[in-house]
Amino acid sequence: MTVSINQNDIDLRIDINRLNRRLADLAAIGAIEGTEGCARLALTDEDKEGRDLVVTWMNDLGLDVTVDGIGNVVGVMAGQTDGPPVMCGSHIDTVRTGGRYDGNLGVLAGLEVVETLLAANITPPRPLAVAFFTDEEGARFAPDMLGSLVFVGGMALEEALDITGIDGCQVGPELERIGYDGTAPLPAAAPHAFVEVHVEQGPVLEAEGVTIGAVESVQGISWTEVTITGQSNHAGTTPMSMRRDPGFVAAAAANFARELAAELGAPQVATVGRIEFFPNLVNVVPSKATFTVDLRNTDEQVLKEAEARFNEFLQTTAAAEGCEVDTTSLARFEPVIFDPAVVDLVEATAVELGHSVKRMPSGAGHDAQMLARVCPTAMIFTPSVNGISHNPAEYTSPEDLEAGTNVLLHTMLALASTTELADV
Ligand code: HGY
Ligand code: MN
Ligand code: MN
Repeated sequence: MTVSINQNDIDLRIDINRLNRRLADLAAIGAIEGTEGCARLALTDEDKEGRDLVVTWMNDLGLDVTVDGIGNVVGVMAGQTDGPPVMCGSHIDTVRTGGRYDGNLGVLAGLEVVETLLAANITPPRPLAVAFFTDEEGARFAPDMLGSLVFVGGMALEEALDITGIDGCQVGPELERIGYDGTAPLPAAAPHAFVEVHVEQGPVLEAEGVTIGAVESVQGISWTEVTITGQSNHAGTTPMSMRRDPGFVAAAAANFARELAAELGAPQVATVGRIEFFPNLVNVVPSKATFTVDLRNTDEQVLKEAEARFNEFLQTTAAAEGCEVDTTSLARFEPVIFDPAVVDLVEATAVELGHSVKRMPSGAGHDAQMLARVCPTAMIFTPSVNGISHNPAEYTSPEDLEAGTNVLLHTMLALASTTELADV
């Protein structure tokens, strides 16, 4: 059996101008001067200001708004019946060089779906929910998808609250400081289903001229922080043969990560995104180098091979340089497969609405990969111009935003009309 599209309301469409106005208003918070982008690292003052604005919009739409202990916010629209809602959502925290669509689209598209139904006097058969999850990016506090991980019971709240960020702050005190240490129970009750609309953040849909991605899976993610300790020394007087230079080991490891990804081939990717030397001075051989390595692959076995080979290179190179190595895992999530019935529904809805659609994996991590642990889940992608993201130049056209949000609207209506998804 498949979930059928609700033909009664098939002509219903969202208001793209209203959606774009909200995207612009939210992007104005933490705006990156001279760009369309914004910077709202998790639990910062900018994140609080963004949260407050979205909560105001939720209240204005008459949603029943709750905040849980990790700061996840859920707004519920009543349905004709009670019971678990059909949930959509994403995140509104960003990286330091954030675009205005990453995460924000998934949350504001959900508000647009609600407002479209209210304007049409339609009460969905089941409640609908719009959520934003705390610290999806993991850029300040690792791991990524922290809020949704706690939401589904993948990490205890106490453990999450103890996490220390790259700036030495802790999750718990920061949540209290911004007033989002809520009381809604954790783990949360499972939604009936979850659908996340998100910009692709990659080049595939644009390159193939396709409007909608019906996302089937999310690739595995491995984040490690590496600290290499050597001996600081004088840059001018220390012969090369006497050096124990952690900076050299870090640079060699970053180069190896790139070579390893090339050797393993797509979809393997490897990134050294953060690197710090101490004392970080022009004329001092560093005593310490700290860096992060992000390895990802759709195949768990190949990802494990990449981790093992990177670590072997690191240990061997550090030993040859007379340096010590400490590694800390910051995030490790295996690949996730979304619910085939919901993926089928996203694909069928896109076709019904007259859009080209392609089934594809996600290269980026998303809150949906956590919700998939507790309910039938899938994602809707819209194209990213030039495949750019985590960059203020991130852009998706109004036509594509409108298409993705209309697919979300009708996918949610169809899911709200099902009895038990187990029937599908
Ligand atoms: O890292 C990711 O894939 C996501 O942006 N948190
Ligand atoms: Mn995102
Ligand atoms: Mn992101």
